[in-house]
Formats: sequence, C-alpha cells, structure tokens
Amino acid sequence: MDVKTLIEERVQTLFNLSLKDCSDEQAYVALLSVVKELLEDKKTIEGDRKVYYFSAEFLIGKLMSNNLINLGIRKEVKELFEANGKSLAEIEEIEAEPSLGNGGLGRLAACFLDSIATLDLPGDGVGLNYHLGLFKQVFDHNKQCETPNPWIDDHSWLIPTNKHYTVDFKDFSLKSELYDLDVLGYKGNKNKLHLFDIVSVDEHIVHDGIQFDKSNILKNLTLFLYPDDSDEDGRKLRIYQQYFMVSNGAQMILEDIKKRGISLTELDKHVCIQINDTHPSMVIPELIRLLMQEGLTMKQAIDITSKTCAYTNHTILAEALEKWPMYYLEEIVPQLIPIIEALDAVASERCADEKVAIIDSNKTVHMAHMDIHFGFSINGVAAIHTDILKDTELHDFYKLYPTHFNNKTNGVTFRRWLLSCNEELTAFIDKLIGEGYKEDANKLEELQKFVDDDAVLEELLAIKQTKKEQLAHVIEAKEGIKLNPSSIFDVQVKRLHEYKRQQMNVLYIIYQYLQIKAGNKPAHPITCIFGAKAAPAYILAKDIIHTILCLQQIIDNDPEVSPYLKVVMVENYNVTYAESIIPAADFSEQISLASKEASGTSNMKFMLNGAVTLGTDDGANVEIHEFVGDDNIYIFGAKADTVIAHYQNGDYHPQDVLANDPELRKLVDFIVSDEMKAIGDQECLYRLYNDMTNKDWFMALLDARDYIQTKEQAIADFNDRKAWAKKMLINISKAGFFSSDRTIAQYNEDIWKLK
Ligand code: DL6
Repeated sequence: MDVKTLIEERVQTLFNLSLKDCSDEQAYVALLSVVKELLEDKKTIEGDRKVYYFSAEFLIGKLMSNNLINLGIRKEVKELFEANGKSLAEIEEIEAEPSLGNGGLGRLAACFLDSIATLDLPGDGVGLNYHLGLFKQVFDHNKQCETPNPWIDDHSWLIPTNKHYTVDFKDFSLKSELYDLDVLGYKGNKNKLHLFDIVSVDEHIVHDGIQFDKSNILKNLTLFLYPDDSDEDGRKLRIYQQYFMVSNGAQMILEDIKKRGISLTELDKHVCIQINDTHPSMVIPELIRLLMQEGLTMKQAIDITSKTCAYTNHTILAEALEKWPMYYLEEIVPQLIPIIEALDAVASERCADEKVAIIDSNKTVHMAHMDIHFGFSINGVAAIHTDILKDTELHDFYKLYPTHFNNKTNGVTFRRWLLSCNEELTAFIDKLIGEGYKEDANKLEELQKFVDDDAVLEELLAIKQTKKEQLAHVIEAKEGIKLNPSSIFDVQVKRLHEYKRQQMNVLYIIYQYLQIKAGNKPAHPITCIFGAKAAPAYILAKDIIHTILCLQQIIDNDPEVSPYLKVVMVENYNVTYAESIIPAADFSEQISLASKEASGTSNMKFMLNGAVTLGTDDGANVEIHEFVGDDNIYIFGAKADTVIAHYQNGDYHPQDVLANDPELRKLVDFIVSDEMKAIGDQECLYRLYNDMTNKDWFMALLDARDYIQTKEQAIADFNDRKAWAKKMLINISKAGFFSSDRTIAQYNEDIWKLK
C-alpha cells in the first residue's frame, strides 16, 4: 500500500475521521504511527564487527522530518497534507524535541549516528534516558531561570525493550530499563540508540525550578543531564549516572557477543567502543571487571579492553577533563578501585612521571589519562585542536603513544542541516547540479561554475531573504519580537561560555549603540541574534546573558537606535530553533579565543547555508578558512600560538589593553553605566565588569578592537550584494568536506575498521 493511503487509513482507524477533517494533532499521531511501522520493517545493519558510541549526551532534535527524508517519503507526505489543507511543517512542529543533549558534543553524536547508519555501518549509540533533559531556559527580569524540560509523552519515538541489567553500587543495586530509538540512514537501513533508565525515577521530587534531593539516587538518577555539580552530592550523582550508563552498555555488549557464540578473548575483533569525552571513561575499568568475572585474567582483560576502546577528546578546558577524588569512587563503585589501581600501576611502569599518572598524589583519578593509557586511539576533532593536544596539552602522552594520536575533523549531517532545514536552497542546488551531492557532498564543488552567473547569485540572495522572513515570523511568534528582515542577521548561537566570548560581541553592540547615538549610522542595519544556555551554576555566564538582555531592552526602547541596531536573545535555544536560525544567517559568529574552541560545528552548518564566517583562527574555522580563501571569510584576532604564549608567560593583563585604548574602555564602562544600572541587576553587571577589566581570562579585550573593525568591514561589504552572493556561493560549494559522512568514513578507515 502506498504511504498516502496508509496515512489516510490510519487517521480513519484511529479517529474515525478523514485527513481533511482531523486536527493537526490527530494527523501527527497517525503519521507517527505509520512512520514507526515503516521503521520497524527496515533492515537492521549487521556485521561481524560493530562500533558502540558511548556518550552522556545525544542532541538528536526532532525526528519526524529526518525520518521522512531518510525513508524517501517526505515529498509525498507533504503533498498529501497540502491536498488536505494541512501543512507538513506545522504538523512536524507538534513533536516535542527530545532533551537529551547540551551542545556541540551531543549534536555531533547525533550527526555521527545518522552518518554511521547512512554509510551502512553497524554502530549503535549508548546513553541515558533523561526525563527532564538538560533544563528549559526561561527569561525573567532579563535573567536566565531554569525549569524542567519534560519531553517524553505518549507520542515519543522511544521503543520499550525487554532488556534489563543489574548495576551494583556500594549500597544498593539498580535494575535498568532499556529504551531504543531507531536511527535510520539515508540508504534505508537502521541502527539503534540505546537509552538506559530506571523505573523508580520520580519527576515529582523536583521543586523550585530544577532543585531536587541530589542524594536520592533511586528517584533522581535519570532526571537531568549534567545535574549541577557545584556541590559534592551533585558530583557524586554524576558518577552514579556515568557508571550506570557504562555498566549497562558493557553488559549489553558482552551479552550480545556471548549470544553470537564468540569467545570473550576475541572481543576486540568484533567490538569497538568509542568513548565520547570523559563522561563514559569508567567503561574501561568496568569492562575489565566484567571480563574478569567471566574468567579472564586481569592481564588478558586489560589487554582486550585496550584493544577495544578508543577515546575522543573534545576540549582542552580543564573542566571537561574530569577528575574524581578516589574516595567518591570508593563510596559509590568500590568494585572498580582495585582495577583502577592496577591500571595506575601499569601506567606508572610505562612512565613514572606524575603528569601522566591515573591516580595522582592527591588521590584523584584522572579519567582522560585512563582513556589515553588504555585506549588504542586518541583523536582530536579539528586539525588545530589535535596539534595543540600533541604539542601542548597532552604532549607527555604523545611522546609515550605517538601512533595512537590522530585527527578527525568534525562534520555535520547534511540531511538535517540542509535538506530538512533549508528546502528552498536544497531545491535550488538540485536544479543547478543535480542530486549527486546528497550521496557525495564533495560534489557541491560543482556550484563553482556559477560563481559569475548573475541569475544564480540573485536567486541565492532571494532564498536567503525568504529564510530571513521565515525566521522573523518564528521569532515574532515565539518571542513577540519583530525583526527587520532587510537588516543583516548576525548570529551567535552556541553554549554560553567565556571562551566563546559572547561578552566580546556585547562590546560590539555597545560600540554600535554609542556610534548611532553619536550620529554615525552603520553601513547597513544589523540584527544581532543570540541563542545560548548557561550552565545553572556558571555565574559569570549568566551575567553575560543578563547583560545581553538588558542591552536588548535599552536598544528596543530607543527609537533613535532601534531602526539600525536590534538585539534579540531567543529563549531556550535548541535544535528546532537552530533549524530556523541557521538558514537565515548572514554572518556566522565564531569568535572564540584562538586555541580554545576544539572545533565548533555550527560554523559548518552556517557555511553550508550560505552564511559568511566572522571568526578567529580557531577550531574548524582554520580549515574553513583554508577551503574558502581569505576573500570569503573574515578572520581577526590573536593566533593560537600567541594566546598559548600569553598563558605560559602570564603576561596578559586587560588593564594594559585598556590603558592604551580609551575608546575600548568606554565600551566596557557602559556595562555599568546609568542606563544599564537603571534596568539591570547591579551585582551581575559589576561582576562581569570587574571580571572583564581585571581578569579577562579568555582575552576578550585583546581581540575586541580587531573584532569591531573586521565586523564593520563585513557590514560595509554586505552592501555589494553581488560580491556578497559570490562569497555565499563559494562557502556553500566548499562545505562538502564538513559532511559527517566524511568524518565517519575516516573514523571507520582509521579506528573502527567495520565492513
Ligand atoms: O566536538 C564537538 C564539540 C566541538 O565542536 C566544540 O568545539 C567543543 O567545545 C565541544 N566540547 C564539549 C566538551 N565540553 N566542554 N567544554 O562540549 O565538542
């Protein structure tokens, strides 16, 4: 039966209504039920060797649109709904976005699952089923507040399974529940994302936003992703979560291997475990423990585990290279202690230097060190990042294991970040170069032949304009804020972090505001769009949000300024929002302090959608720069080696910069000006001001002047519409390298070696 009839019949069976007469909600439920069945019938990808991607987060976004694309039925379904007076886009809106991720790390994991299935490789994700997600961001009095983000309802894609494992902690054991999600590839075959949970979790213990008893593990284990770890109970909860995830995952893998009649001594020939950052690192001692339980000697178990596990590093920031006091582990998972001690002993036989120890002299366990000593591969996520790991941050390890280090520059799935979120651009590219680029993204290069074709350039600008108008509607509906779609859409959307330097963007906004007040209008009106969540305990990040929201209000209320400058920070930025924002962007703000952003992935999504990067030579910007050339990107700021030297010499002082640049001082002073204090919280504003003027750990003031000048140049260049369209076209044509299909092919070739 064809899909149109299936859907019409399903509406009839479920609601006794025709598609024309049913509500959008009913149409969604019927569509979901049909699509789930179609997924069920799809072949599971099988192979002798399989990769398991262990990750604390999977920022998967809504699934309907992608599933329709990968099933090859989106066009038909859209037509069917249109013929019945319905809009597929509006029906897709109904789906609740799964809240299982935080930022780039989790979104990368989701892109990777999509590409693994698309390349027909056997590979599953392993994670946790957080009921209330990260948190939902709401703004109140220009401040971020956190509320729970429940996303699991009767219409979720989760598939309950009958699989259960027992996970032992020191004081109790927990029986797991396993839910699966189908991950369908573009070729139509599927893998799974396995999400572990417990039945006793209780959402009612949450009160006053996202407060809850952190010591009540039976009720809180799978409530939140990244629960606040600013106190000891919070940190211990993270260990409970991490061990629960890895023990379940490891038990599931061993069960499967035994079922297949494979000897556990051959595990490494059939399984590869990719450890996504340090959150799943306990899988190493846990796998060793389980193998020993099955009768292997410790030496055998260590050897096999080392040949099975590979580690990806996603940051050089200390906060993400987790270290746990030994006594936490003793209190929670004492069964791992003898194994971790044995691993530490082996590591110190290889190298006695404390800098590479697993257990240091303070009795702290360094999770990344365990991954590096006992994994067979360690990779960074962009060329510059891997070089920094090798040359600086992990240099001592690199000397020990030079052949284990490799680079895998990140990528994004074009199915979601072009085909699904920008149908207009996709259709235009199809018309220009055919559909071959959907299988081989490098074919986007063929667009180069239109670089001087006026009609093509005009159409590209027209599509961008359409996407900007669409975004203006979305923002008006969600935030009640009207945007001018003829202004430049200048976008910075990413986690709120000092190293990403939203605070430097704040200085630009103040600069522009003061310029307009002084009678100097910008070369083109500009709308500065932000989307960012701050970790609940990250005070300074919340201060930056507060400052942005106060500026938004001041500018909005100033008729002299608002026609030329607008600021909008969208509430609860998530994947769904990104799918509207990214296609509409003119400028892609990638302004991290050089050396600090491991890669970035929004930079790739923006370029693919024809935005031009305004960025530092950091992360994957460096590779984007190489691909598009100097004329099609705006690069500014100190280079990574200069920054690293400043840290090593301790010779960067924001007061020195301010002493030499009185105009910059005025911009920083504005943060605590009367205008700001009249509407803002003085404590927050002064905290940010004092930090920026006295510490400025991520050197926003160092690059601010160059940033402002470069952005002014970009605004001026924007007015030459044809030249700008050319830049857009070149960016799109060079985006092919940043497909996650390429990244996954490289992981497979060099690390996983799946057939
Ligand atoms: O590799 C994915 C993503 C990178 O693109 C970002 O540059 C990097 O910040 C992010 N890393 C993390 C790890 N935690 N921290 N901080 O999210 O990974």
